[in-house]
Amino acid sequence: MNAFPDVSKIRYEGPQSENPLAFRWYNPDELVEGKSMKDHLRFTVCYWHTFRGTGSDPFGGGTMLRPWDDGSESVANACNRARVAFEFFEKLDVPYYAFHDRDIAPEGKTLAESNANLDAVVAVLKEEQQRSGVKLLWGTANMFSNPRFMHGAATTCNVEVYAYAAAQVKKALEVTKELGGENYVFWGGREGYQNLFNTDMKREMDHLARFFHMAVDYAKEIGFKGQFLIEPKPKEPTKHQYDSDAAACLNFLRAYDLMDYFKLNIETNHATLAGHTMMHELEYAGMQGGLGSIDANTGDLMLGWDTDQFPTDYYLTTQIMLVLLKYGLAPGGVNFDAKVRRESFEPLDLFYAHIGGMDAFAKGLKVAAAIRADRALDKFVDDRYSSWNSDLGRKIESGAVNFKDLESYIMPKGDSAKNASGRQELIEHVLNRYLDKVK
Ligand code: XLS
Ligand code: NI
Ligand code: NI
Repeated sequence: MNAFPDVSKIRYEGPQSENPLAFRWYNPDELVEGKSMKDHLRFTVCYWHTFRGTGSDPFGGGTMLRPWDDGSESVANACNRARVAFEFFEKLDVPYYAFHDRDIAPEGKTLAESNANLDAVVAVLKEEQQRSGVKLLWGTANMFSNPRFMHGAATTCNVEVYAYAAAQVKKALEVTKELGGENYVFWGGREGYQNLFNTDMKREMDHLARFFHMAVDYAKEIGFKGQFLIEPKPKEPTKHQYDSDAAACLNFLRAYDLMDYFKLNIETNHATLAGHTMMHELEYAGMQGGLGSIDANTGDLMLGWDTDQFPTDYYLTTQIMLVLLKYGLAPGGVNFDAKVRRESFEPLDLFYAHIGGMDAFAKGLKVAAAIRADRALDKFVDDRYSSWNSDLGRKIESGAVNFKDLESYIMPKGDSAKNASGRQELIEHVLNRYLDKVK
């Protein structure tokens, strides 16, 4: 393959480099907290945006120039595209990729035909993985594009569509296993509702839980050891998605006895659509042992939908890396669920976009590690909660006292409790100081 003749393998040249086809921060073998950047970040290219994105939007058709793609829905075109994708992964020096079943192979007229198409392309992917050493971070099934899924897949009102979805996930699990996928993702594409007048929410959620239990059972049966992940998102395409945010997902998993089998794949643009920061979603999942992987992208403050832009903001990546360093990421990874904008239509733009995203995360990793090395934020947190290290704090935390005890303790003291400053602005300065410091 030589689909990108103007690009050779992207290398680290350091922060001073002005070469747009070089890394300034991502230095794969550089150790941070005793581990290589490559192992911390586990960068992943997503197949759907990068190799199937056309640049179309509600106002116009595709713009992308992809000279290797003949535009047909043939298996031969899909196999050729797969080989081009691996040339891209290798030149970009990413260790992982991720896909939906329908991104890699065309959907046939019947499920049997779709499965056969999938097998043909999977054989090529397997060969390319072995040749290049690039691995599969996760697989998933697209159960939202085909019109049959208009009412949902695992939460559909139509039992035959449900059966179809189950069969599709069965096959997706098989190919993910075949390719050594380290995780399997469920993003609930159309699992939600437009209004409650025609929706039996309880019944739909029971069905969804059944679906997940069947997936867990089948994974056991075929010996698939990857981590199951749910990807929260609050809206789009449905008005209300059941997996609306980390809290909703974890509550669902707990209610239906699925906590042992699932973690979350947290995406920046989905967090912000839910009215949360990415850091909030990561911390909320992490503190409950539910942080699995991330979809790295960013939204646009001026636009209200999932624009899936490449992340470039050091402030954002620093926040993310602070949480990922705390809880760990493997077997998850940093998956660029991000697309070049429709005006960036040349193949070269795919490189610029990913390089920018990878550098932003590598810099965020270094800044977060520097903050952690000095315990620069921990000090604020420790101070802020220091009153809880008293005898009284310990008694409350261990459950040794009740309301009456607390009343007897505080009543004679009057209004003596003294608060200390939260130091919000100072903390923001400190963050900027570390951003300046890492050179
Ligand atoms: C859509 C989701 C999707 C998942 C995979 O908004 O981000 O791309 O990551 O199904
Ligand atoms: Ni995503
Ligand atoms: Ni998304």
